[in-house]
Amino acid sequence: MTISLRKDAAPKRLGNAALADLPAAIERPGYDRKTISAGIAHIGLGSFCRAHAMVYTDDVLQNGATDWGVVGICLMSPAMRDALKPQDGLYTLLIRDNDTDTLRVIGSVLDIMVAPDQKSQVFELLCRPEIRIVTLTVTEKGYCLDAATGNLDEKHPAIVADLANPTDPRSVPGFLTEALRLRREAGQAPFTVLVCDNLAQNGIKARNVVTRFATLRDEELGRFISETVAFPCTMVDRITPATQDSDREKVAESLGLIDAWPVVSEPFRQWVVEDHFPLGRPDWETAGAIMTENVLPYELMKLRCLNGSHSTLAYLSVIAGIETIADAMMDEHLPRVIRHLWDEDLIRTLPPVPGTDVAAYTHDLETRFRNTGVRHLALQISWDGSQKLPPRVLEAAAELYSTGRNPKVIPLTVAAWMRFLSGRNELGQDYIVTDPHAERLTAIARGAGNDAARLADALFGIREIFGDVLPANAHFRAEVIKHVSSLMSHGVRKTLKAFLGEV
Ligand code: CS2
Repeated sequence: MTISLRKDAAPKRLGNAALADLPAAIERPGYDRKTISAGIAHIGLGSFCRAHAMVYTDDVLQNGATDWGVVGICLMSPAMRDALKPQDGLYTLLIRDNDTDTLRVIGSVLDIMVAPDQKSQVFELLCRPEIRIVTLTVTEKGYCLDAATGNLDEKHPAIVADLANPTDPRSVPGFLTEALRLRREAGQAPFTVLVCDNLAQNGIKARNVVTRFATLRDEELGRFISETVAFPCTMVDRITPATQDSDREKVAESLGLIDAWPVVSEPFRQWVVEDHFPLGRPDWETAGAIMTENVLPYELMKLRCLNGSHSTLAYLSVIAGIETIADAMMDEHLPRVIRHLWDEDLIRTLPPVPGTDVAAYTHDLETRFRNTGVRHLALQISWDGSQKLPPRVLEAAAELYSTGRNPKVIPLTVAAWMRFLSGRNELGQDYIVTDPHAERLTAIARGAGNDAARLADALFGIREIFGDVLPANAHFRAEVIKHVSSLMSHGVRKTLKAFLGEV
């Protein structure tokens, strides 16, 4: 990566010492970072949380709180620690709204640790009484869930390994269980576990996997966790594409400093949190979060309408060779497909969402998806489809059938994912299928060749993705096979044309 700075500017690094010299237009911590103590440990310090939860917490610190700083924990790679530690945990949020950029330096991350390198320090941190909340962004697959049941996948290799060696865990359930055990041994009340990943009833699922893991390890520990640990549910939302070198250059230009890992996002953000924090919490509502008793309606709206349409656009775009979501929204057919997905399928499955007009919400989503400043790659959204399809579209399809209605667009989403698994787009270019089950899925795709029914039936046989009900539904099966077959023999363009003529 080359960063070209103004000739007169020394290529200094972002950090506490540089804050005072930042250009006036750039928002930065208005609080004295030295006076802030940590109250939160965050597991999985990737881009999304740095554009979302850390920003809400930064707002709370700006509003005067002093005991809710964050220590980030990287579960695997040291890359984020190595980028941010020399910057005293500071990083830039580059907010892009079409042609307008706004920069803000975020100060809420006080320190960063890497679990495999600093195991004893990490567990020591998690036993400190002042750490009252552990937040997580570890992606859907991090919870080692059986997606079809929402329970722990007890055959998951990381779970099997952690049960054999529970004091040196590498899975999220194993890690949280060990931290809660040590904390109990140290005589501290358990921290609250706040999941910030895109799963419906994410707190309940986390509670299921952690208590089940703990029970398999030691029944009494399982009972203790189930009776004493709070796992509030949350809905999280902010579109955050992966950082590109061009973003680093833009930030360096504007700051006059190097930031090794800025984060890019859209202007919109939303956070709805179940208000259940036995040891207290930051006043996130002063930063715009909605604290409520029942997150479920918000979760379903966001997961289905935003993430469901994202995945639909992503698979069709990857196959057609369309690079970004903003490009997909310029297409003649794709925006109409997701409009039907919302109107015919998804909105009908939603309970009333307090204070929200769901139809208007989907129109706002269109505007957000059209943001040309955000280069959100379809290929990035395609990752981990085996984990994403159930909460985004499959649960909605099953609910429609159970109330006597047929989903119209969801079978096309599923078909696009199936066709996507071939690893080759319609321009003849190869791409990588990224998924915890990639090996199995791509082997099925290779074995099926151009036989749509064979492909669909083999994939429907994966219970952890499809469960038992949908594959047994004749309408669903026939619709999916029809679309896979059309995508294989006629391609995306003709398939969508025919499809839109029918719905
Ligand atoms: C996206 C999400 O990558 C994906 O699967 O659908 O990351 C999406 O951008 C966020 O959930 C928006 O809040």
